Amino acid sequence: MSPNAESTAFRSALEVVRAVEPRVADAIGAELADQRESLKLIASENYASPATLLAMGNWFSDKYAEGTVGRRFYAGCQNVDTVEALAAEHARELFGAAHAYVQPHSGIDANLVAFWAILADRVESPALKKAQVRQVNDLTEADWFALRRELGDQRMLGMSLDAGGHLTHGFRPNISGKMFDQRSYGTDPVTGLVDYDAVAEAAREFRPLILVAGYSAYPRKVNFRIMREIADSVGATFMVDMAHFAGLVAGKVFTGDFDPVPHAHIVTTTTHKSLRGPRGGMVLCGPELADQVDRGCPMVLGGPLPHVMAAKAVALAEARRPDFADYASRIVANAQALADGLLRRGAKLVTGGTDNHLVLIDVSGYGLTGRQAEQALLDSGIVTNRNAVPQDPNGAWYTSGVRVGTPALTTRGLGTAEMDATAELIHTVLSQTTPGANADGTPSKAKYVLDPALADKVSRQAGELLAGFPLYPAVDLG
Ligand code: DSN
Repeated sequence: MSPNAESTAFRSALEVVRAVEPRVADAIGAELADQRESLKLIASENYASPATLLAMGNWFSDKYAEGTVGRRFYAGCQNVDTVEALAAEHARELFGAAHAYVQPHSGIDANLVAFWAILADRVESPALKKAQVRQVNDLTEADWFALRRELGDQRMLGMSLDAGGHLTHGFRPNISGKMFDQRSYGTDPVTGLVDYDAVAEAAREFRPLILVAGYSAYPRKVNFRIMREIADSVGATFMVDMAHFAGLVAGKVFTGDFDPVPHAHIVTTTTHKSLRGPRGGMVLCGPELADQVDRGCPMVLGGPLPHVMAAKAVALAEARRPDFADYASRIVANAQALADGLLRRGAKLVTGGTDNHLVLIDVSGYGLTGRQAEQALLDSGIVTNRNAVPQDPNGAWYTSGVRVGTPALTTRGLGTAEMDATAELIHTVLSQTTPGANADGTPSKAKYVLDPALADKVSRQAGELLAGFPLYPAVDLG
């Protein structure tokens, strides 16, 4: 590759866009500038490689390709077949999975595909069987009524939202909470860790069809071998949503009992978090569920995004390289250094630390709500997101926590020394912020007081910290 290839590619692309709608070209350039300047600690974000980004901007975007490789509802899909098959092959090899379905557009889509596959596989319903073998026209009104009732009665057990579970694991505001009769398991009130005996007891009492493991704000490993045993003991299908930690599985940081792929019946993920690919989703499973999973489009999904599948193939190929394992282990070393730095300065952390890519700060220790802390940090050039903590008294909107994660800064090259410096910046801001009041003098959960001079100083320090680790160093937009 020529030394200026990346700059030339992005510059030329922007020139072409600018000729039509300059404000879009400007916004794209501004986004790069903003990302270069901010200390990005959002645990679910990353920086995809130039090759991954460039694989998305092309003619594949124009192609319809409903169906699966070699069996499409549209003609002329031979090139889409090539990239979809490549992405699936890389995914199977990377994760050691028998089957990979790379069409989901997002994590929620991947979960919906998995839910449908499990329902179709497990629910004993003559009407569903007819629907599955494409005898839909033979279904009577009574069949449809029975089908809806039978599907509606199914049960799911997942991790509670405030313990770190995800919205799509059966929670009311999400379709999964409306599709399933749902219960959740929490974490131990003292240690903050998953209590496997409590999960087993909940499973025995509730007898779910699906036991879900996986999280978006739990800072520890989960033992998937034990979870599978629990699922087996009640005849549940064991599903793992590894969206957050897929990069740690790919990089062989989570192995043995902590690698979900050998233990789960079905695994879903996003491709853009710690895995560092394009925005999208994916499903991995064994041969038993493969046919049902492959019905994802058009059963649950709109037409596949072939340009994104092309980018998935590129990113998964990158994740199979030896340097990805090094990246994955640095993510965890950085998260642990960040946690240690915060603890040493007196911060309160859920579970007292981390063994994955994220740290959950209980900001009630600073007398703040999550919303106040998140905004004060943002004023100071530090991008995080507020998050509920277990049994959060402030609910899911204001919250009592701030979630920070290291996949993005690790991609940028920051190491453990910079994580300690980051801990110092976070602690400085949070310890100098105080809760604000409403106009009538009552305490506010959103307003806060932070000296703007201090916020400016921390922003400058964050900028100095990042200056040594340029983002996309080979890309100069001029
Ligand atoms: N929005 C993702 C996250 O931030 O964890 C999960 O969907």
